[in-house]
Amino acid sequence: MPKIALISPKGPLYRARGGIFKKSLRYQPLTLTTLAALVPPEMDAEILLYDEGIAPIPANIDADLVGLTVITGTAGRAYELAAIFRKQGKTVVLGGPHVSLLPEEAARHADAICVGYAEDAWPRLLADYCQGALRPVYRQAADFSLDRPDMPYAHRHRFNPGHFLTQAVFEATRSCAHDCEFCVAPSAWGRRPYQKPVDWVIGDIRQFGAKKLIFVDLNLISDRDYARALFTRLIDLKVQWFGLSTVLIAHDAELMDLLAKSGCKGLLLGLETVTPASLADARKRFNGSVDFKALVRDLHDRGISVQGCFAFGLDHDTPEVFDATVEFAIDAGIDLPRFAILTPFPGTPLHRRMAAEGRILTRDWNLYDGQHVVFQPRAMSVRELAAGHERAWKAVYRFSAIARRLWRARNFQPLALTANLGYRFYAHHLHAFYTCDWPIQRPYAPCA
Ligand code: B12
Ligand code: SF4
Repeated sequence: MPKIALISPKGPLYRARGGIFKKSLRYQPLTLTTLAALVPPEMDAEILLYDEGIAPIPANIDADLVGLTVITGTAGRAYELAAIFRKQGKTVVLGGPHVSLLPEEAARHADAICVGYAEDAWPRLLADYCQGALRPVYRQAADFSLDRPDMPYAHRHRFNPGHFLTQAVFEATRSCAHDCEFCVAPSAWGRRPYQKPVDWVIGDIRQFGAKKLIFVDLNLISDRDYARALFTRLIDLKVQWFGLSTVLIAHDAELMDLLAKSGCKGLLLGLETVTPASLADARKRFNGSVDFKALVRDLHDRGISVQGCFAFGLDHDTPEVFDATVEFAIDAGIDLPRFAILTPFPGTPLHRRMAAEGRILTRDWNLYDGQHVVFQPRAMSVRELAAGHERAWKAVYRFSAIARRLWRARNFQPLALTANLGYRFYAHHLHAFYTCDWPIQRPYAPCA
């Protein structure tokens, strides 16, 4: 009976911490629980799941095969763990977004890697492993599809619910039809739509018994017909849900109505920038077709809160962008604004362009977490970008700013206040959160 350990390594940002942030960022990801469900039952394997973002991994894991999921910000730690396990004679398999973006790099640290989505490749890999015929690379099939009613549901129960804000995390679709220059999704997985059967998604929610849930889909409205079918079926479930969408929802009032009727209570929107020229830089011109303030109002009118995400450091961003964005977020009444520093993730067109322009300052993947400046900005200095980002967080979460935003939102929910106070705490402890004190025990020096 093979013993399989599946691990999500910690990262400089994604790691165990106490206080109010002990559980606040921790909705349970679907990665390990999905992989656990995909282990063929006939293997009769013993499966152990570890999330190092929650608790340290025991020194001596009893496993024959270790699977690590890798995002760019956790790649350093994943490779470190891989080396330890291989030294112990365990077979190490790596998969996840970073492995799909940089397979050659990842392959140097593993006995086998899984490139792309693993619904077919992982069971194939395990079958080969059992026969002593493990190959070094397993790839997502060219005709990969999620349109399979017999897919197993994620094994959410394998984690302790006490470690998460919620385990009610679901996924209906993967990938996104757009090709924003900075985005990992089109590079890692392509732009073809992958959709689970709507019946399957509804069945998953029913069997879990969820009444409040999160969809982790990158863009739930990427295919409007699918979105309509899903939202219509959600109405009967009488659930409340949070998810992600592009601002293009603004152009479809009918879909917005349906969204509200289906129980949507919060949407995360990639607003990205208030600098119109920067939208073209990011290959996200379609955002320019939308009046953000009107969209926020329309969503609030339907009882939907807005988490508005902005990126700083696009090529047309000058030092004025920080105050302008804060003012905009307050004026628009965005319930929860979030700021990130533009990050040229490896394998993306943005990384390739910046590398060609000689603007990549470090390839220390620990710093690729959306909170560090890893490239030379075009219209400001590295310091201005880092400091402006921090100033913006503090300014938008001043008590007076929270009050103004929530007043304008006219969409008062107790959760909005709690979330704002949580983010205010985050804004005032940014260094404790993202200063790269782990694993590099030195102050952050962007040009080192
Ligand atoms: C939950 C989540 C988180 C959680 C947990 C992250 C974690 N370590 O697991 C939190 C909130 C902490 C988080 C934080 C961040 N995240 Co995040 N997050 C997600 C999210 C929304 C869902 C993941 C999920 O459950 N997917 C569903 C599962 C089924 O898909 P999957 O993970 O891809 O796994 C499949 C395959 O990839 C493969 N696979 C994956 N791992 C393995 C391992 C093995 C062994 C095998 C065989 C196969 C395999 O098999 C699975 C089935 O096909 C994804 C977006 C998304 N929808 O995927 C972003 C995503 C992973 N995050 C991303 C980013 C950028 C971030 C942040 C930088 C954002 C920020 N500024 O805060 C931080 C970074 C934290 C850090 N580095 O310290 C990027 C990754 C980019 C990259 N190159 O690394 C993604 C892809 C979103 C995006 N499009 O940009 N995130
Ligand atoms: S719309 Fe969002 S998910 Fe789609 S490519 Fe652009 S950033 Fe990525």
